[in-house]
Amino acid sequence: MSKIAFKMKLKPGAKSEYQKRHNEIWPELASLLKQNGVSDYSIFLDEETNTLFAVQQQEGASSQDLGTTALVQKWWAHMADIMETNSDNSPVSVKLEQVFHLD
Ligand code: RM4
Repeated sequence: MSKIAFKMKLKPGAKSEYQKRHNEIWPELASLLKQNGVSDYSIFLDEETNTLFAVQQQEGASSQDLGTTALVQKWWAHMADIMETNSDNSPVSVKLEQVFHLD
């Protein structure tokens, strides 16, 4: 089990819609993430820069690795109108390096 973090970008003014969609996350997506070892998954927003910071525990695949599945690709397409994405609708994701941890 390891903790990873990455950042993504939200389009300006999309905070409430982003929160709404995640409050209504598809149960099948939540199940897929958990079944693939993703847990304790939080996403934070820096409103000043519209940067999303995701932190999660992973055992094997990360949430972003699951972009190979049709379900995550469908979710990404669903979210593409309010996020900065690559040409395949995947969110532009930049892995972050852990520089401190306190147990
Ligand atoms: C994010 C992004 C991630 C996904 C979570 C649930 O906005 O799409 O890839 O794992 O939602």
